Amino acid sequence: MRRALGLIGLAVVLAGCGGGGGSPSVPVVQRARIYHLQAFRPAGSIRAGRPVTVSFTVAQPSGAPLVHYRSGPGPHTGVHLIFVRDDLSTIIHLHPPIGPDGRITQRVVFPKPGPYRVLVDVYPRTKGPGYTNFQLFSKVHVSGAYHPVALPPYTPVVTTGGWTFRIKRLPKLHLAQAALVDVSVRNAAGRPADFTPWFGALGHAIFFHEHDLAYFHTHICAPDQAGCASIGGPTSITGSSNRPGVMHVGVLLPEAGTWRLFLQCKVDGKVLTAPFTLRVAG
Ligand SMILES: [Cu+2]
Repeated sequence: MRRALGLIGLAVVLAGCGGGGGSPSVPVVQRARIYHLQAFRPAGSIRAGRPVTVSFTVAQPSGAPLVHYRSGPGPHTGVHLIFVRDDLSTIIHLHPPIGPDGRITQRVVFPKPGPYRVLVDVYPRTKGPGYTNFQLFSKVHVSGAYHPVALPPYTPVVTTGGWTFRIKRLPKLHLAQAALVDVSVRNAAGRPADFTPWFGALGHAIFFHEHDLAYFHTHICAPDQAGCASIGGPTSITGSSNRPGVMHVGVLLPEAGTWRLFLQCKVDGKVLTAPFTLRVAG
């Protein structure tokens, strides 16, 4: 998942050092040509609670904007734009529209002040049925006093928006070993949640590592949901849901330590985000 595309090459230009009298010349090391974010806005300060327009293009190694993105059913399309506050207390997950010129524009409301990591998960259009994605990063700072919140310890029950997410039994999680975690989602009356497809999946499991903000993302798919399953390989796992109120969440993490899982789904027209703290053994 974290494969970085496009390290095209590092051009090292060594100025000649001819003998005889010239001043010594210094080697010029040019920057590697890679995919990168271009013209990221806003460049200035951002206020909490006020809508702000975030925009950027994904520049290809050639410098030209990427304009051809993967489309179709399922979650592995376009651009996924995720903001996470550095203390992992807040996440914003959006799939912004992409203009014909490749410019991506999205209105965002940051709920709280502080530093946020910007993660852009890019699905370029490639030939064939599979997909390749890569991530680009930036930072934004929302003005105001930042009071980082320590991550709470693991708790199996999280209630949000009137819905209770309950991890039934947490298996011991190990570095680079796939696991499925069973989660039930019910309201106070005991009604199981009806998951509505949202961004191409019944659920999204977004993981960030506590220290370096490393990222991983899996999906919860209906049995016949087109384009939802990941395409295989050693770093993929797909969760499933075949009845209301029950999710099997795929977990496969590339680093040991403490991770924050943001489990997201849409129920009764509202997006729910249930955060869990997970420990992963080395
Ligand atoms: Cu997703």
